[in-house]
Amino acid sequence: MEVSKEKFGEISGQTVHLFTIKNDKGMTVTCLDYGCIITKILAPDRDGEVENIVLGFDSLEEYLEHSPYFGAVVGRVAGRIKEGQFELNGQSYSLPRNESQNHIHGGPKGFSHVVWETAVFEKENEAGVEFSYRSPDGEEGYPGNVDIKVIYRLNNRNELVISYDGVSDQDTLLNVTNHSYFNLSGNLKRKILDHTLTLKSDQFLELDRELLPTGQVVDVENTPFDFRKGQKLQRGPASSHAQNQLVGNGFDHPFLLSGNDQEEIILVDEESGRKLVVETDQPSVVLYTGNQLQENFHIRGTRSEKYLGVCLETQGPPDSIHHPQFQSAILEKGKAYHAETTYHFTTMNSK
Ligand code: G6D
Repeated sequence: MEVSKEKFGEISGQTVHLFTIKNDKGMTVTCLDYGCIITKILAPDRDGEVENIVLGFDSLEEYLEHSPYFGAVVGRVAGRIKEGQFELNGQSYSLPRNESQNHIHGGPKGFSHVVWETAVFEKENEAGVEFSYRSPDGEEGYPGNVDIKVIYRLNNRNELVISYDGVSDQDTLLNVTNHSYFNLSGNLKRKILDHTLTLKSDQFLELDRELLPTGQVVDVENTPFDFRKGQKLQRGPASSHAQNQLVGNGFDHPFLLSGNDQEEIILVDEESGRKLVVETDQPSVVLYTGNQLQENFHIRGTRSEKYLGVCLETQGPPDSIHHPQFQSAILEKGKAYHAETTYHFTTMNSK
């Protein structure tokens, strides 16, 4: 398997490169060293037709101007932190308030907006890119010098394995994810509302009007949030449930995962026959159905619009620093942070 590298653009005097990772089974993943952005995932449908199944652009300018984190690694802390404030070891920290009064996705110069160091690897049955970045003490207001490594590994089982490893020289916060928007129809032929999601989660986190967790953990039983037996994503926009309406008529919620299940998350597009199986070591996943996608730009010729992509952001629960009952995002000095999520691209009824 091979990886090629080419110039993609420049930002603040730094060259941005595009990497193309191909396997022997018809899959290709392309990504940037800017934000570890996945720009394309080419995957076969039930008839072997290979098409792109993520939202992305072909120019750096479009990412800078329009992208709501398309394909990016977000951090130091994914999700929102209330009022961009937190206390750690008796010390108060202030982060940029880049969404109204709150901090989101690591701030305007978070992991999604920096150029990472890279090294490619090519083996017989897997190939990929190793991204590394030193986030200096105080970057975007967070304490500690953090060394973070992200590896995108594509193999010949049509799995994209994303692993994250970090260490800090001071106690800090770290909670990293990939923010790809999937659309299994192929080349954005259709919205994602007719995709069927199966999610082995018994509980989700209630959100307030600023989309911050209230701290309430809600059972999915008898609600539109029950995906345990597979449901179409259309149930979000069609729902009269206050939580679906609050987030712009859809889903934008963290779901708690038990951690002991195989195939916790399965997304299927019946028309193309494409199926995405996600397995993760993370305690939660944010299901975001693109409710806030703006309509003032095009994505490779397709007008952007609500519900054109769905995010499955495997991560620790958002704003956990303000909710001690949630799994913590505190990374103690010298301790190893590790997270890993596997995205298996297959088709319905395949073995
Ligand atoms: C919106 O509320 C959503 C977030 O969950 C998402 O990450 C962002 O758009 C890109 O703010």
